[in-house]
Amino acid sequence: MMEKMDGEIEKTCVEYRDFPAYADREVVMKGMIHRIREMTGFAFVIIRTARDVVQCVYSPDFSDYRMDEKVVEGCAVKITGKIVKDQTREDRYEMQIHDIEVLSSPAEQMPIVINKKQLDNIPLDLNLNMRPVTLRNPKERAVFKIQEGIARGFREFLFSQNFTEIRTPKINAQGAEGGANIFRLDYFGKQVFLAQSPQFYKQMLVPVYERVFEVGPVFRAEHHDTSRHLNEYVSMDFEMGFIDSFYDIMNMETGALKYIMALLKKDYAPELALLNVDLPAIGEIPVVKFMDAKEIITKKYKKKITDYRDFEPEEEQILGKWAKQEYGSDFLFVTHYPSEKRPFYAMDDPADPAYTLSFDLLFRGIEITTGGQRIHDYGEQVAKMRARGMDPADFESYLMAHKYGMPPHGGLGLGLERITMHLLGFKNVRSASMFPRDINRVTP
Ligand code: AMO
Repeated sequence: MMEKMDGEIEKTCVEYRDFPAYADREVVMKGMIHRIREMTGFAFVIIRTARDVVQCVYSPDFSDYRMDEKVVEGCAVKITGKIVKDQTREDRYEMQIHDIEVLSSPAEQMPIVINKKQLDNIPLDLNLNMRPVTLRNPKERAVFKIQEGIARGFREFLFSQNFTEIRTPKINAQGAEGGANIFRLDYFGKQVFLAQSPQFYKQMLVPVYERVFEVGPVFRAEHHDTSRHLNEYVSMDFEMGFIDSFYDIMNMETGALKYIMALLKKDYAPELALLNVDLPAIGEIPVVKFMDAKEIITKKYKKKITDYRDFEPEEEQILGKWAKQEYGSDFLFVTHYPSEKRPFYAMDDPADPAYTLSFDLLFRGIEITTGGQRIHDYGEQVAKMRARGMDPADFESYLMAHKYGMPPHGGLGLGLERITMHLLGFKNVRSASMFPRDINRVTP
């Protein structure tokens, strides 16, 4: 007999969140056996479903079904039973087991304990080596559910602001961001590069769609093993045309962040509770100019400045503290970074060309975003490239955008793992990457 393929999935099984609606009824649930706790005369069989961990109770009193040795942790099961109120916790429901059908069995026992609330005392490296298994731990998987919410919030908000979603190539003839952290690739005998960002493409698409965004992987050949750099990360980028100033970009980002936090609160409450996350309140985000920030660091915090072109991580920490103390804000925009340290596409400030119309967003004292206004005038862009010793001929296709006309525009890049890391209070960005790539790691 032909299966019906009308796109409708038969809902034979329920999730824990459906339990109250099914109270005192028999239902079918599918999931993985997360844990079995043998008690005297009965057993708890904890089932891990897509998003929940559900307590089921086995007892010979409930039916003629008898649990045997085939029912072990790691089995995929179809479990039938009656939904009742939890005997000990009035606000919870559990299932009285009537039958367990084993759909598949593991070949081996779990190599590490993943069925406790958290992965106790497991070093990060071992956790990452064992990702296919460790991600099954409820707290571990909650991290990436929340990460889903962040990326989803970014997309949903930008859709609501008439942005078009784009997908740009990751194998490119030129790097966009400059610097040494670019991966080179042999492409049929020709040298090409892995995308450090979608910068060129998002700019090229401004005269096409006016407002564009992309959430996608980018690559940085970070030669050092640091707690905040990955070699592949997910960049949430947008670019928008017809801006009056780069403050329009900062406003759009503030809106996106507010939307993201509200979405997390609304749809990700179980994961936030599991990870004990303190969502930041976002009001008006304070803004400070780069050189004023340097002055605050020296005058207020008595730190000697050695580099006036960029911030050291410790200086960003200080600024994070300052924003919290002065404005009660977890976020701080720093604007007008020195031109010397910004890429060639950044627009210099006409009032003082040593600085750019650009910004970083610090979240709890760490940079999570870079953005700003770009050069839209062809002659100006070519001149800035030449001044930096670049050959405009190498960027012919990018420069077509400028040559044939583009509006004043700007945008930003927000690191998904960075924001996740600081939202969840992790010390290492790898904890916020499902399958991280760093100088020593390309598996799993
Ligand atoms: P930038 O190079 O500053 O700017 O990167 C933007 C944001 O990406 C994140 N990030 C990283 N995250 C993890 N590992 C890394 N190695 C890493 N490097 C950067 C940070 C950072 O703030 N094209 C510009 C953006 C723009 O102006 O639109 C760019 O890529 O969160």
